[in-house]
Amino acid sequence: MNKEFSEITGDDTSQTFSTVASPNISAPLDANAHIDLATAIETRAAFPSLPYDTLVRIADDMNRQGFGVATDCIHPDDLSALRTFIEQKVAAAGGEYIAFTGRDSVSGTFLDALGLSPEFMQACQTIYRKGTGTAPPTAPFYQVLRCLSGKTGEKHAFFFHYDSYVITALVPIIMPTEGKRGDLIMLPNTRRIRSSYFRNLVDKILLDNTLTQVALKHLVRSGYLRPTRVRMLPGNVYFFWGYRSVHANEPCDHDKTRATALFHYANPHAGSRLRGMARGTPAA
Ligand SMILES: O=C(O)CCC(=O)C(=O)O
Ligand SMILES: [Fe+2]
Repeated sequence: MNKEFSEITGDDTSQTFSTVASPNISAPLDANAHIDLATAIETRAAFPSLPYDTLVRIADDMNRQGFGVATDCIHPDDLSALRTFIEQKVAAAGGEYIAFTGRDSVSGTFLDALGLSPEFMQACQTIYRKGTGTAPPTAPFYQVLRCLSGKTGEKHAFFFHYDSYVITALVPIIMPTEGKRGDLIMLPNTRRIRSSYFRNLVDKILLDNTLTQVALKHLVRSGYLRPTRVRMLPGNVYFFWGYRSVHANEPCDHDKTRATALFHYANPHAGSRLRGMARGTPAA
């Protein structure tokens, strides 16, 4: 399996589960103690605790129109710190495409905190329960930060795929606002969750071949096939059934950077022996 495929479909088992104390401020035990303002700012939760009704609405939207949006839930200060991080990394890569796979690769950044956020995990688990009618698994996010830039960014556009995980939460960080913006395009909910890894593999092989890829790209570009187009705004988080929906991103202008963080949750075939054999790793 090539690196691009693994990165973009989130087909990886390398992360280990870890827990972290909630960033919420708990009341001090000492009655005389006070909460210092600087500490309060430092410990701002990475993601808000969204009301149940909001999460139900998001899951319904994912079923109905392909995606659901949690609006204004990433703090502007967190976004601007991330932008600085990305701009430096893209510049160091000569203005070309760069991706960061796994939480460790973004350690110390806001994306590290978001990957460990109990509120964010809770949101995905509630959406999962609502969407599948089954108990959400206890499993960490598989996270990737993709920065499209320069000529090489083009190679990573129009790659139609299914993710390996049931839910994909997409956090736009830098999105061009004019010219070719690199919208997310999708054919929502084109398959069910497959009961076997083998059946899932057949779907992926049928989709990830030159003939299908060229045909889909042509059909979309000619306007014959009209996918759902998601124009994403930084600050919002976009949820969709990544495992069930054929999706890709459009290219963006070479002189612009387009950065998105992907949080993949719940691999239905995590315990498959065939998957373990195909990947050369024991079933996890
Ligand atoms: O960056 C995007 O818009 C989508 C990327 C994606 O689908 C993935 O990494 O699985
Ligand atoms: Fe994807």
